Amino acid sequence: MSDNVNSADDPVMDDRNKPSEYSVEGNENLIHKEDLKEGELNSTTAPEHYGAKDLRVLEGLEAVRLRPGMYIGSTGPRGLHHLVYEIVDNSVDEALAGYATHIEVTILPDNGIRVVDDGRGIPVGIVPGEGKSGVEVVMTKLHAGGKFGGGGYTVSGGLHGVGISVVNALSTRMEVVVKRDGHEWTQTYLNQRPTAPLARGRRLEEDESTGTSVTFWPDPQIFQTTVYDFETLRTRFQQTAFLNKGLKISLTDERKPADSSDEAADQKDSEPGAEETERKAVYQYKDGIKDYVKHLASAKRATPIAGGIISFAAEDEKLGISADVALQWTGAYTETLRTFANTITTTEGGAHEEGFKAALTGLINRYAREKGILRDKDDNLSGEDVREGLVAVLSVKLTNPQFEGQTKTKLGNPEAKTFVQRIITDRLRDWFDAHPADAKTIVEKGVSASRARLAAKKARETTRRKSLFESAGMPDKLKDCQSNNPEECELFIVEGDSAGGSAIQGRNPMTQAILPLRGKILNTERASLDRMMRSDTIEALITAVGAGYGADFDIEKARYHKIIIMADADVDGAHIATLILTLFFRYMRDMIYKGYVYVAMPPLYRLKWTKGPHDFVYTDKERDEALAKGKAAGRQLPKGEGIQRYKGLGEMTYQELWETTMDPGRRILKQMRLEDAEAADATFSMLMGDDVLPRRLFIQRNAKNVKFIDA
Ligand code: 0RA
Repeated sequence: MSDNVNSADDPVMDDRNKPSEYSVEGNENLIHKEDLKEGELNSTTAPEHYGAKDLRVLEGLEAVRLRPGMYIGSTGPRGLHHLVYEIVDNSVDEALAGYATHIEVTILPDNGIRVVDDGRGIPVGIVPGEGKSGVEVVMTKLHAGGKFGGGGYTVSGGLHGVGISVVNALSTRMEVVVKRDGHEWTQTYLNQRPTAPLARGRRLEEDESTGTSVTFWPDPQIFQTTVYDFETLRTRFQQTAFLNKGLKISLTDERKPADSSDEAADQKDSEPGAEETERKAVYQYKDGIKDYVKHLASAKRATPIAGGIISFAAEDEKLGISADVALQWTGAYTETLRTFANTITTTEGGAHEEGFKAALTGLINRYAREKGILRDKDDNLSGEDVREGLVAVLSVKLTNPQFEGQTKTKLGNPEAKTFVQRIITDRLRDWFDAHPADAKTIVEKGVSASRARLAAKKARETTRRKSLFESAGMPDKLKDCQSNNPEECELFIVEGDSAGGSAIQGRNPMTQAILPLRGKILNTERASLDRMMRSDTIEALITAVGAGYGADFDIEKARYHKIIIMADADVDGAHIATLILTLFFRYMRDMIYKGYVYVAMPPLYRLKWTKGPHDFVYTDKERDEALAKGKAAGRQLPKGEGIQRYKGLGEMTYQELWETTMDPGRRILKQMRLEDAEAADATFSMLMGDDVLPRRLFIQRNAKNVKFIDA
């Protein structure tokens, strides 16, 4: 099978019609090492460098340019944003070390990024053995950061934590200004090379703070796009501020609105009110993760059911581990649990999360029996029961974190489990004893969750038994495929009956199954589990996937290894895609981890050339490019109706739907990943909540731009 699949932010098209900026294998514009003569550098505009010894150093950076994905994950939007996190994480480390108090990030008018902090400043003296300034070592040597010592667990660090030199390697220009040792020091890099040694400038004023300012411009030869997304950065820095109590982070966007989004121009045509004007955000939280819990609860519009926010911190110096936790039970039916290790999101959980969950389940069951709320004959409450409505943030720091799992976001250290389990059990027990009325409310919430769970299970068993007499228990609406091999089977979830009809006609019945959905599926965020299970649409979807849901979900039983959400390329379609993703995120999350969930990208336009095959294009930019290319080749469009804009899947004939959106050889799929569950969950909550304005803005921003639904 030749699918055009790549990570969620890097859509890839088939070779036959792909524009050059999309590429599976990386950027063809890059010179490969074999093509370079010794000492020759991959750059066209570098000025005279000032020292011959730089060549060897620059070879290190050249390795980064040859394999950017190994250092920053991807050359799509995610990798582009990662560059900013690399710099900011260094500033955060200065804050953790007790020096920096304020970090200012600015998106410059030309999509350059400036990060300014008031830390100690990068060392300016000559580094023994290197013969160059600390600044230059940090800028040009891979992994130079750690060399300066520090110790302890003041490691913020992003997913990869590779250092400033990687940002230099992937930028066309970089400017560093350091205020330290009584002076301002500056150095500029063009295509990785310093234009001159670090220069000492003016004296600092008497009361002037030390600090570092780093400005960089990502290399458009490396990145698929160099346009930054304000929202992505904003969400990340808000999280950074929550996790670093007291630290002030500001983000300012100096771009003109039209330059700050690929879609901004046409949005203005279609939606005059859609333009965003809010372009500065400042975050500082004096209560850190406690404020985070408050924020998460209000984002999902959940009402606290027992007392205030419970929080505690503990540290074991011998083990080299500390934990900070804040939690609150609310009336919601879902749990929101965010865990971090050394301020890195642990989306896949791991040892610390296991310890946290084990402590809650154990403690609450013991407490419930002691107080006679659970009797001898009653079953224990499950982990899901006791966590229903829980909003919690757990942040651990440890000297030597081991990251494992599919996306390296699962904490492996076993000592984190025992430590967290012990402190949660002890401290929460104390809190329960001091707040017996609140404790009772919390336990009773768990008991009612347990009842609802058992009732839903019974209801499902009844329907399942009933449907045994029908077609193998599969929903009526499902048009299944013939193959029984999940690896080759695809389930298209299609919005609307008419599109569903075309999909059924157009599909390859051997491997492609169709499940048409009518209208919007039930909002899973705000519905209780048992109410959700009573929705036919949801039931049909879960039954079709065939692997159960929630704690009983078993990926081995999944009947399809590709679930393809096929919705219109408009506001409603984006909403429906988000709703379905919510369902998977909440109840079949492993499907997303495994990379089984995709969003299909239907074309936006058809160019009906008078001669030769028609072009299908997927963005306004592609349309303009295809028009220019066609006209240059002397092709013509019929007068009037030469460009057909598809308003929905329903407008396509079944042949067109097959050719453009379903045929594995030609379609474009976006694989959904959840590297950043915080952002995804926040988006879901925001989309599902009652606050209409942020939802409208989001949907307008993303109507033709599904890439940030999963980010
Ligand atoms: C190396 C050593 C020290 C600080 C830094 C680098 C540093 C890097 C960045 C990047 C952005 N802001 C930064 N601030 C500091 C320690 C310096 C010392 O020991 O005085």
